[in-house]
Order: sequence, then C-alpha cells, then structure tokens
Amino acid sequence: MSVQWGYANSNGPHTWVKSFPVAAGIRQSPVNISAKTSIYDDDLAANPIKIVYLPEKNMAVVNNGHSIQANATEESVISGGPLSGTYRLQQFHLHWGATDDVGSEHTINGTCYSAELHLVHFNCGKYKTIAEAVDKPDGLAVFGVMVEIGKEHAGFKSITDVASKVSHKGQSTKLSKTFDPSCLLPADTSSYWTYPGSLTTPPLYESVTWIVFSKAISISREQIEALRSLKNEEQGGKHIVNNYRPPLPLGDRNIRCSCA
Ligand code: SG7
Ligand code: ZN
Repeated sequence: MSVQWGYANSNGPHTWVKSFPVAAGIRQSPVNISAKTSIYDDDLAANPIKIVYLPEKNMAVVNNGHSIQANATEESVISGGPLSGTYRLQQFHLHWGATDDVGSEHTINGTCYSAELHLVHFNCGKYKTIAEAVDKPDGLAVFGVMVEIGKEHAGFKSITDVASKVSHKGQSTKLSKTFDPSCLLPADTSSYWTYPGSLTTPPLYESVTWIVFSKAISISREQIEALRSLKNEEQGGKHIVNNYRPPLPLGDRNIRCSCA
C-alpha cells in the first residue's frame, strides 16, 4: 500500500487486502453475532472464564494513530472457558464511531454499538512474548466489550481524562492513579459468545480466540467525545473516528455461547 492503512476511503478496510491478502481469509474478524444461530455449549457453562487482573501502577496510555491504547505490565491472566492454558493481558484499546449509531466491530443480531473495547491477551503458557504469539492460531485471546452511551463510567474516566494529553499520534502519558483493568468488564462476564477469528487491523493474523460478552458497559457522551477528539497524525491530522472494520463472513465457523 502506498499509504499507511487506516479507516479513510483511500486506505480503509476494503483496501487492506492489497497489502494483507489474509483479509480475504476464512478466519477473519469481526463478524455479526447472530444470537439465534449461535450454539449453546455446556462445556463453556461448566468451565467459567477465570479472570485474575491486577491493579496497574503508572499505566502507559498511548495514541497509536488508530486508537487509544493502554499497556499492561502486571501479570494479569485469564483461563478457562474456550481457552486451553493461560493468557496474559498485554493491552486494551477501543474502536468507536463518529456518531452513536456506529463504532463497534462485532455486531449483535445486526446491531452496532457506539464503541467496542478490546482487552488483548496472549498465550503466555506457550509463547514468551506477544510478538511470538501474534501470528499463531492459538496465540491470542481478545475480550470484546460492547459500549453504549449513557451513564458516565467511573473507571473508564481515568482513561478519558488523559485523552487530551495524547491528542496526537505517537503521544503517550502515564495514569497517575492505580488502575485496575477489571473495572472495565461488564458486571456479568458469565454470558459470552466465542469463535475463532483474527486481528481486526492489519496484519489481520488469524490468531485470535474471540470472547465477546453479551452484557455491555456504558460511558457518557463526554467520554465518547474525548475519544472522538483524538487525532490520527503527529501534527494536524484528522479526528480518529469510525476506526472499526465492518463484519466479515462467518463462513463455516460456529459461534458458541456460554448461556442457553
Ligand atoms: C489496534 O488494534 C492496536 C494494535 C492491535 C490491533 O490498532 O491496539 O496493537 C498494537 C500493539 O499495535 O494489534 C496485535 C494487536 O494487539 C488489533 O487488535 S484487535 O484485533 O484486538 N482489534
Ligand atoms: Zn481492537
């Protein structure tokens, strides 16, 4: 690609296949999640996802030009559910719309949410680093949390409060308060869908076990506006908005659900 990938007409999701042929692969993400055609799996219900997140001191928050991302350094881990072995939290970031009616990558019964939070974990039992895991079929597990506009999210405020410090690509800051990533999870994590998929940005590796929670979280209008105010270049640039890839065909894959 002559220009860096992005979300504009010239470099957006429909153009990625030119530089990343796997974009047309059979294990791509996101997808539409049809609750009706998902398959209840009592093994998932019997073996709940175990989430052991640790509070982060001085967590780094960066504008990477595509999103706002917070990098974890503690040994926060997840296991159980669809996962074999233990996966360690590496970072979280979000995707959002310019308007409230779009923004999520996964859609649920065809419905878009205003944003989607991704908590990215790598298989630390099998691989030493995320760099080693990122292109392996069992390398990553990503939690997807749907975000709607409503009540202010007290925990997420730590992130939106520093958005103005990372308004341009490449800027980073540190959270002054200890931040526990578990504050971002929906109150109920027992109900989710899972399917084998990919990174939703180039290089689109087919390495992700997706776990999309059925319960959403709410953030306020001011909080989503803080995300929409971020810019995609070092200087000047455009607002980072509509930084989502639309759903791809599910193909032969099944989406399993943990709750009947
Ligand atoms: C965001 O989404 C970044 C990427 C991330 C990518 O653009 O947060 O992270 C880095 C370190 O650049 O890629 C490997 C990875 O986490 C895709 O992540 S996603 O599939 O969860 N959307
Ligand atoms: Zn993402």
